[in-house]
Amino acid sequence: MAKERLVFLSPVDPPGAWRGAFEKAAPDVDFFVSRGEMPSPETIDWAVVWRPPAGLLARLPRLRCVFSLGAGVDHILIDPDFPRHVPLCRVVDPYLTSGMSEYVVLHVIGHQRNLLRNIADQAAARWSPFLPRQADETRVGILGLGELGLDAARKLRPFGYHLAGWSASRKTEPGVESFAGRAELGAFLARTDILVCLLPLTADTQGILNAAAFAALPRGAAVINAARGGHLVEADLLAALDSGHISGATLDVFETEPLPATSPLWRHPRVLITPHIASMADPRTTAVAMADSMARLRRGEPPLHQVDPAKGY
Ligand code: NDP
Ligand code: OXD
Repeated sequence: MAKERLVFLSPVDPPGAWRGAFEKAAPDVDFFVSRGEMPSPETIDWAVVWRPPAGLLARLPRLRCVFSLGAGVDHILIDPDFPRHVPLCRVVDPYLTSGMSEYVVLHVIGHQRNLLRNIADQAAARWSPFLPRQADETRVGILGLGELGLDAARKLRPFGYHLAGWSASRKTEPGVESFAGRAELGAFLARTDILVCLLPLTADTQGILNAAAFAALPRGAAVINAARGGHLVEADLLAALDSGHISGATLDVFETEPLPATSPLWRHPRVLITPHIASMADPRTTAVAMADSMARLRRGEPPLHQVDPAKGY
């Protein structure tokens, strides 16, 4: 019997490590890279993708599952022709989760201790001691209390921050005040000194980091966006930074990636930029989970980490 075929399609992820991981995790499946090795569309069973070209997945008639190479699936659901009858799975991976929590802890502490001021002082060769605000005087608010938001909250807890999270449904996480739904967004923002965005990008969350949200934060609040560029209205952030209402921002994701060299964000003294590297899936563990999902689907069971296309996450 012919072996099943998996196509790996990503403009950014180097395929070598994924090929090695799939050879171990799914030796019964042939691995093809879309660039250069694309087999004929009617022979492809599985697709592992990041930002697939619109319409491509709809042209694979034998497709049994689409696996996102990331936790987010907005880059797939943006395709109006995405074949909605095919199961779509996202990454839930211990390395991705701990990597994101490291990023969040690093930058929350950075804003609490005013690292941006140290960086500016060093650039000016200025010796200017100041007392950072204490952690137990600092309120951190996390937009999105899912896999990543909850882990980040748990890892921030030992530092003594006052923690809260905002999600669609109410949470009962010890030490984390839960706000749920649009009606509670204003109260959540009003009690937040350092705002962390870990939401999926959907029609409901698009542009949520906007002028109204910044105005609802206390003066001097900081913003960390590690979710998607589409959450942030960049011009509104720049205006809030320039008015002094927002004290600083850490941005990992952008409306246009790579961030164009002409973007004023690059040169803003109170913006710290990272190039969409907050965290990523580890091929070793992620290929094992994807192979497990393939086995489940062969047995007629639901795959792991299946996305509800209606919710968009
Ligand atoms: P989850 O699906 O596990 O969690 C999403 C959370 O957002 C849930 O708590 C959900 O609420 C909440 N949520 C969704 N929609 C709304 C809404 N309309 N109103 C209020 N809350 C809402 O996702 P993950 O934690 O795994 O990942 C989050 C995102 O992080 C990804 O979608 C991706 O965009 C981004 N990401 C970025 C990376 C980077 O390198 N920069 C790396 C990895 C992920 P509820 O629990 O009630 O459903
Ligand atoms: C993801 C990402 O969604 O890396 O996992 O952005």
